[in-house]
Amino acid sequence: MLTGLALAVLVSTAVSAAPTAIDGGAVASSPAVRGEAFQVGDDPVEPQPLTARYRITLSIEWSPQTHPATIPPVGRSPHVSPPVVATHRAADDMFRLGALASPGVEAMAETGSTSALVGEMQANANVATVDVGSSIYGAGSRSFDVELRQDVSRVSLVTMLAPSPDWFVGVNSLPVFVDGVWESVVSADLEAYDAGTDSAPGFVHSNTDTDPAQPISGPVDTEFARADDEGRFGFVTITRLS
Ligand SMILES: [Ca+2]
Ligand SMILES: [Ca+2]
Repeated sequence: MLTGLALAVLVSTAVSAAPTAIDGGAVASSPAVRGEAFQVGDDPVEPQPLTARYRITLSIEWSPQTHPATIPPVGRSPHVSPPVVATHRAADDMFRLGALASPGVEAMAETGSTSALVGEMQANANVATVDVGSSIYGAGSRSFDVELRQDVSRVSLVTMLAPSPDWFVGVNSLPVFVDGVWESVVSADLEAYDAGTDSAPGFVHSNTDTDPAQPISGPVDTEFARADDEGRFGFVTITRLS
């Protein structure tokens, strides 16, 4: 009986202080050790500030080096249009895969124009900030410093591949405040999208309206699919500043 009881005590103690159980009697006789073990087991999360500052960096890799077989020739000035970056509350505040493109997303994807999309973002109560960068020719990057709030902590970014009918790359609703903790770094490859609003074939800009418009999808055009398979277009990194 006594042996059984002693064993039960030892087992229940060992759950929270297994590493020191090797030393036998030391386990139960040291409250300090037990307290420490409990703290480690609970893995307390530091109190998180309501806001945090981040640097969002778009890195474009799309170039003859990454896409020698599929990128338009240099004479046609392949580039990405001025990127639009928004910080927002909910998923899909800027666009949604499988849904029709907004007029702003259509204009961005077809012509690189940003004004309509910026207007939509500014009118959206879920959106906290919207920024526009400048075009990137070849490999290059653009950075945007933003302040995120715990309840408005998603990042979306889009930029058009040019020339193209309605093809764009971006990231959709990346979460930065996850499970009650501010992430130190969030990184994601750019996804490739067809806005479903222009049907010209290949890397051309000819304004061939898709009627009726189709939902936003991944690449459906053969040339776009080949380019997407050949290599990534770039990536986004979101790094905490403070
Ligand atoms: Ca299309
Ligand atoms: Ca169109």
